[in-house]
Order: sequence, then structure tokens, then C-alpha cells
Amino acid sequence: MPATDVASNATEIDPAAERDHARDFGELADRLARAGLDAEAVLAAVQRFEVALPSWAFATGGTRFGRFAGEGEPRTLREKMEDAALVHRLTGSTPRISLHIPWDETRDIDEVLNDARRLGIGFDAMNSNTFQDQPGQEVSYKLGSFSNPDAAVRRQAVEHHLRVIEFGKKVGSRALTVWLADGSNYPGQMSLRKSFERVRECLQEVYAALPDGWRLFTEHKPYEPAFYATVVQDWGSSLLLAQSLGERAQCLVDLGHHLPNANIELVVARLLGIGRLGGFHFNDSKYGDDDLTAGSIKPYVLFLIFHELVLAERERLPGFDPAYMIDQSHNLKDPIESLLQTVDQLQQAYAKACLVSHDELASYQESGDVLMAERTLKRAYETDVRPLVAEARRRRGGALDPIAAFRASGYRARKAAERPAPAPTAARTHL
Ligand code: LRH
Ligand code: MN
Repeated sequence: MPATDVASNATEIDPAAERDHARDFGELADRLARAGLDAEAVLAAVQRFEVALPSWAFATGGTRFGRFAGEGEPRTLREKMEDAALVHRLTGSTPRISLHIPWDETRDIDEVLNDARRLGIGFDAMNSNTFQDQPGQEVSYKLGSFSNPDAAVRRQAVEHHLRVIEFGKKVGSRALTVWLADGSNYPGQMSLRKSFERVRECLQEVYAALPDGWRLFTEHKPYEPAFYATVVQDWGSSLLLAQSLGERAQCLVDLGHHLPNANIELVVARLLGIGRLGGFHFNDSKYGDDDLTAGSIKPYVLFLIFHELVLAERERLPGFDPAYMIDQSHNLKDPIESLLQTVDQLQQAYAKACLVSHDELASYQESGDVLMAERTLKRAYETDVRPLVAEARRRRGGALDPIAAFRASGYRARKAAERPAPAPTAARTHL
């Protein structure tokens, strides 16, 4: 890990915590060995796990009812990258940031690349934005972008995506995530089939411009900001688009983009089964696209999703190369603390999924022993893997307890002094 001044004291471990951790991890490893499970193999898997951070989640979000700004929030791409570097320093598993254009647009690419080198941060999938009108824009996206009946609007939206790809090429990104707010609020407002056809045609132009080695992720969402019909409303619509574009188009699953009680792990299994699972926007939700901390509301669902991923990994499913990314909006928690919590929850869900006795499970599934099949899966979920995940972080130079380390580092107070709150009128560069 490059020497950065980013809270260099953040990962100092006090000897007592180190001793307790060593005992806890040792006991867990013994218990797993008694169950025929290899802690070191799971540890190696968790150490390989990496997830990208969303540039738009480092400042407090807000809802239409209000926003309660926090202290020391980043105002520039450099400051967002500094915060991302700290999360990586503490977790050892977030080496990339996912940018959103135009929120992160800057003319001085060399400065961005220098900062990236200095901070040891790379760039994951790019995100386009045709859900807001920008100052000086020719035509409005009010009635949609790619689905808009007005060809000039569709042209403008395609041009925007080509610019996002150009920016991404300069920073070394290798993927483009396309989420469209396109839709309608009233029956009759929009042709349900023509709107979809227009999106497919525009995406074909964007897909044709993809640089070698790049992937395009289509992201579905059932509603908001459209409240009657969203053009790319569900995984089926997203899959139809990806299949019509080509091999390098896959579906991105944002966990918050499913109607209540939808079986998200089943959607994941379906997309895995045909090699069209491009990646994730991890978060959690109780009702809608709440963008809460991952694992905070439905931790068992997060585990079941990772169970499907571990099965696919073990079976070396063709096309299995999911891009793991976080997509959250922080209204109440310190953004960095919530992201640290999310990374820990993802590491834990992955570790638990690696502890499933897969052969035992398969035998109960094949023999129709419903209860023992469920119990076998639950046994892994109910294993306290916190010492193992902490050990994985420690071996990657991270903190045993990232949140405790972050609070002890005084980073937020220091940034509050360095980064005076932006004037209330300043343009918002995040959700
Ligand atoms: C839409 C979404 C999309 C991003 C945005 C910030 O709800 O999930 O992935 O562009 O949030
Ligand atoms: Mn998303």
C-alpha cells in the first residue's frame, strides 16, 4: 500500500486488540477445522475480494424533504479520492472508485491521474447521467433521454455517453454503467414499446463505440423518478437489451431496484446461468431505492446472493466476472463510516458463503431433504466470521476494526478544518 498521509495512524493496532483478535481468530479456525472447513482457504478468498466505491456517496445525500450536510465533506474529485483512499487503507479491499459524469467531470485529467497514483486509487465503471439537465444543455431530458420521441434529445444523450467513454478511457476505466430514468407518470403518456425500441437503438450506437476490453452494464429499476412505467423496469427488460447488444453487454443488479419481496438472489442466479451478470450496486433497502448501508436491513438476502456467486465461482461458470460496486446515499450516517460498514458486511457475507458445505447441501437438495438442506445453508450464515474478516483486513494492511480506527484517526475533524462547508448555493456534485 503506497505511503500516503491519509490518516497514516489509522491502522495502528493496540497490542491488547491484537492479542484478543489472535485468540478469536485461532478459536474460529479450530472450530472450522473440526467441521472440515479450511479457514485459510476462506481467508485467501476474502483477501481477493474487492469492491468499488461510488464517488457520489462521500458527501451527505438527502431526500426531497431535506439534506443535513455533514462536516468535512469532499467538494472536489481529489477530495473524494482522498476519502476513497482512506476507506481502502482501512479495509484493504476498495482500490477503485466509480465516477459519475458530469458530477466528476474535470478538464485536468493529468491532475486526476497524478492524484490516483499518489493515493493508490484506480477507476472502476463509469456512470452516465441523462436524468438531470445540465446548465447550457441544448434540449431537456424531462421526457426522457434515449426513449425520447425527439431525435435531437436522443442524439444529445448518445453524444453524452460517447463523452463519458472518452473520459473513462483517459482514466483507465473498462466499463460503462447505463441507468436511465426514462419512463412515464401516467398511462398513455409514453408508447411502452416504441420507448423501449428507441432505447435499444441508442444503446446500439453506444455499444458500437465501446473500446476493446470494455463492458456495458444495463441497470434496471422499477420506479423513481418515473412513477407509472420505467422503460428499463426490471431484469427482463435489462436482459433483453443486453442480449440485443452483444457479448460485452451484461446486466447490473442494484439491490435497491426491486419491488418489495422480490427474490433478488433468484434474479442473480438467472443472470449467472446465462453469463449475463455484469455486476452489482450493493446497498440495502426496506421499501424503495433507499440506498442504505448493505446488510443493514436484509443481511440474509445479502448472504444468499453471495451464496449464488460462490456457487458460480466454484463451477467456473462461463462469463463469471462480476464487477462489485457500492451505490449508497447517506442522509444520517457519516458517509465514510457507512461505507466502512458496507465493506465489512460484504466481506462477512462472502466469507459465510464460502463456508457452506456445498457437497452436503447438494446431496440434501438431490435427496429432497428440505430441512437438512436449509439447515446446512443456515449453519454457514450463522457462523460468526468477524475474526476471519478482520484477519483478512490485517493481512492486507488494513484495520481490524475500521470504524474504530477511523474514529481514532481524527480524520473527519481534520477534514472539517481543511474543507470548509461549501456555500449553500454551490452546485451539487452528488445525489
Ligand atoms: C439510480 C442509481 C444509479 C446511479 C444513481 C446514482 O437510482 O442507482 O445507479 O446512477 O443511482
Ligand atoms: Mn445504482
